[in-house]
Amino acid sequence: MAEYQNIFTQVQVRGEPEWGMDNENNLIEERAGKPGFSNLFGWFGNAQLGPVYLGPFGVVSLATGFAWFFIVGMSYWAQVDYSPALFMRELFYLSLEPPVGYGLGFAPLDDGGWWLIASFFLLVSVISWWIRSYVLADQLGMGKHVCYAFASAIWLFLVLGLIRPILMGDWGEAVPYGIFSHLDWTNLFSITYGNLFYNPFHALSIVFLYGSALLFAMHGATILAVSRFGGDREIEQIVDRGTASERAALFWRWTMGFNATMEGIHRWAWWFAVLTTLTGGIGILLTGTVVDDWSAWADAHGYLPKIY
Ligand code: 07D
Ligand code: 07D
Repeated sequence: MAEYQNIFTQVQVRGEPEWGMDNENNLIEERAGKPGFSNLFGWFGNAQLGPVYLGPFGVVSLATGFAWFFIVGMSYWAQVDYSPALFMRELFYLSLEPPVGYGLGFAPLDDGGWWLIASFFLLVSVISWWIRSYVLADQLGMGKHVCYAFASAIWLFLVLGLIRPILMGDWGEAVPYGIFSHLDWTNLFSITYGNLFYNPFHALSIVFLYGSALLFAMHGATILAVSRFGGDREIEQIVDRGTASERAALFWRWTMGFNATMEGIHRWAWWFAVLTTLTGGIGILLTGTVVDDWSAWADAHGYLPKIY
């Protein structure tokens, strides 16, 4: 008989909606909306939906995010001459391109100007969302680990669309807003600078990206495998003996001689995720600014095998 394996299923506990803590920094009345419950949400996480706190930075972030989305969308519509059929057919191929040949100056609206305006809104939106993640963590008396991890992603985002274009003196170096156009940009970037595979920071970024997936799989699987013993109840598991947590640790020690701790595995996960975009951003920043051709660089530095 198939055994209960607990991969998709989760017990959904229902009670009175939880409003959160009420202390001087975290007022209940600041949280908006009447909480409800959703079975679907319960399958993926917590069944309770709301209350949510938007606050000034939430409002700014959503409004500017929408402005970016709206400008990109309107540009797409204009490109297909407002034909819904063409819009649907071309959606993945449409693109709002940055200005080329205007340096760091402004450009006519239809020749990259809209890209500049949209980018300004996207920048404000992403930064506001970061501030919001900081403020809310602060209100709950939490560490700022989520904010710093998000900052690492924003670092790569800023290198790609702001810092490197400024260093190169041309907004045309930035990434276009489009599904396939941004992939074409990525491909062209690699070709232009002599194959990104020879950029050691790209390699490091891949190590941490693949490593993140591996660690996430190992951790997720381990906890699910011991949830029948209460492995998902972390705190008591850390301090007690004979627990699910101890079995999980023993499993890995018996399997590979070493095991992370209940706390340490989250440090592993945090560092791998953060280092993906941290090293990636360094790699992109160096490209075209310090190194023009990664193959030639690799050759000169003994990174490329000598086959002659
Ligand atoms: C699952 C969390 C949810 C987020 C999602 C993304 C938008 C953009 C905008 C049409 C994991 C929502 C997307 C709001 C819509 C317009 C104008 C996160 C999850 C679902 N990429 N990229 C995608 C972005 C770069 C690359 C998909 C953003 C670099 C490759 C999506 C940025 C380079 C492939 C997307 C960004 C690069 C993708 C799925 C910013 C090098 C794919 C993303 C702001 C790093 C994959 C068709 C995903 C794909 C893909 C968004 C930057 C390479 C559209 C917002 C310039 C090789 N990218 N990307 O699930 O299917 O992320 O492309 O920096 O194969 Mg990209
Ligand atoms: C993009 C961080 C910014 C995103 C933010 C999110 C919104 C939307 C909306 C939720 C992803 C903002 C979100 C606004 C919100 C909703 C609805 C993180 C981002 C702040 N590569 N490559 C990487 C591999 C090749 C190239 C990293 C593999 C080729 C370029 C990663 C291969 C060429 C760049 C990676 C491969 C090439 C990269 C990205 C294999 C193309 C980068 C890490 C097996 C032909 C980027 C140093 C990441 C980088 C990057 C993997 C091949 C080009 C490790 C596995 C040789 C130009 N590549 N790559 O987390 O950092 O991105 O490079 O072939 O810029 Mg690569």
